[in-house]
Amino acid sequence: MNKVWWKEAVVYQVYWRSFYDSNGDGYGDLEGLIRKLDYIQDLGVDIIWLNPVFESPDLDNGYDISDYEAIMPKAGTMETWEKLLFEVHARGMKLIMDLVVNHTSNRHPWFIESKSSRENPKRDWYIWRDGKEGKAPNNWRSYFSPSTWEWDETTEQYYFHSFAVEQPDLNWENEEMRKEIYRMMRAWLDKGIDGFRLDAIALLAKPEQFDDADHPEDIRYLTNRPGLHVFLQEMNKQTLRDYDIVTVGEAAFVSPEEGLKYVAEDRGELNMLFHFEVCDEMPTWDMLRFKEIQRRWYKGLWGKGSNSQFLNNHDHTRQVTRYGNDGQYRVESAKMLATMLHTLPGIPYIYQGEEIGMTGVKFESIDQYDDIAMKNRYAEEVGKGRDADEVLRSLQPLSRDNSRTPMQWNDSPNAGFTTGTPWININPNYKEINAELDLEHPNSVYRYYQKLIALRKKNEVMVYGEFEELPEWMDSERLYVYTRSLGGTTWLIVLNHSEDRILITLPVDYNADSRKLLLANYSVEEAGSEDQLELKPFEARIYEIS
Ligand code: ISL
Repeated sequence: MNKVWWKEAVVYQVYWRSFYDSNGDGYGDLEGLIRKLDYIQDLGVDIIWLNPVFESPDLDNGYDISDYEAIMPKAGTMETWEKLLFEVHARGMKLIMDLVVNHTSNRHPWFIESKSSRENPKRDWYIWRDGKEGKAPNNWRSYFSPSTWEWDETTEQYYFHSFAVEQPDLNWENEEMRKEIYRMMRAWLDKGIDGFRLDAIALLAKPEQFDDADHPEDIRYLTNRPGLHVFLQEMNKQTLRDYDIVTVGEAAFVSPEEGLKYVAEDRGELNMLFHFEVCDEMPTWDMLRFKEIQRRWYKGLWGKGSNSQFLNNHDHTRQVTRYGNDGQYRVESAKMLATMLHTLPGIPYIYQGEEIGMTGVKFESIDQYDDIAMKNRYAEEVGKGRDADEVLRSLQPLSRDNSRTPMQWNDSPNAGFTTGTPWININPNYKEINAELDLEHPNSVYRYYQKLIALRKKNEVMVYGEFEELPEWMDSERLYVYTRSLGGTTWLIVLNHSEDRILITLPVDYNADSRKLLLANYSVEEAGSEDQLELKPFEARIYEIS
């Protein structure tokens, strides 16, 4: 596999509005991020992924853009952004921007023009269709509402939106629109950014004829449609390939075979993907399912294209709550999950707060939630007559707000995030879980992430090593045991994803004489005989085998 800088990188995702508030308005901002760059750099990460900061009415927290070339005032000014880029580069890190080109805000001037009249030159920059028998053109659901269609009284047509009504989809069939997107992308690349995270990139292609779906609830029809890769290859040719950058596409509902079309190194499209098989199809931990997904993606991509490794982000609840143990074994399981994500093949993504083991949250009332997806779904379900408390309880575990509560810096009011009123409630456990505590404690989650990332910097086997599960534990529902090997180096990774103490006997190749402990989330006394390991709840170990 050819070596390149971004394959050896660790990425840190900054949801800036919840990161650090420098001016007391209750929102995190770019100046606040600048003040915390040393904290991020000290982890050892290489790339910062910044969630959208462009001008926006902010109905979907920046994913409804109304001006691609201005900075949202609550985030800061273009000067602050320029300073951020300078300070990130001054620390030897890179900055990738979150680019949303499947749709804009309904308050983008392009859409205001497009909806003003059927003859407007920008009419075809969006997707307009006549109704059918007085109803929407077809029965598709959107991610955030019961229909992908919204009626416009002025021009008596419907427009298409994959997400909220306020997020009309751009028409990628329109070449003039694409050219404007490419011009804008080059303008940002010419400012010196180091790449893009491409939002909802699997949705760009739409059918000419919108037929009804047999199962409108299964919204896969929105993604990976014919023509998509033509657009991505044109985008690459018109912008990406002229810069030394990294691109990661957010592509829900892709298989490894489909994923390869996006990231195979001979395709000329993107560098890596966020696929969501785990986050979308594994609401709680299922070791066998997870192993099977990892096997298929490794077999499908390895040596041909790159994959990401993550278990949470701003759209999914925090991994230690959803897939680990956020109670008695919070610290151990946070470290175990990190060990898994950083030793499996792929580029690891750390979502802000994951490095101190921040947990999900439960707010008591729908009014305390901000997420448009959750609030729209709550209104839809209660509108059907369902019991409001039962709807709230059903939506809480997977609400995107679980991961959007402010970064917990210390035990001062509002967790040191803001001197104002936070835009969303702080997780009440901030006195016990915060960065200050983790920085003070040598065995904290933060310190463990530092060690993991330092290991990666010194050992190419973590990046380029072949992956192989030990057959003895392939069917284990509690243990994940695999090797990474490169040249003469072999690492053995042993993970106990359970609350049980487990005694295992290793194959003779891995007996005590041949293994050297590189990292563990407990202090390890080599219990048992030389070929046995006694694993504690959520114990993780990395060995070098000679
Ligand atoms: O996270 C997902 C896949 O598991 C989807 O539910 C997700 O909402 C979808 O893939 C697109 O997400 C992105 O675009 C949305 C925005 O609300 C999300 O925050 C962003 O990550 C619309 O721009």
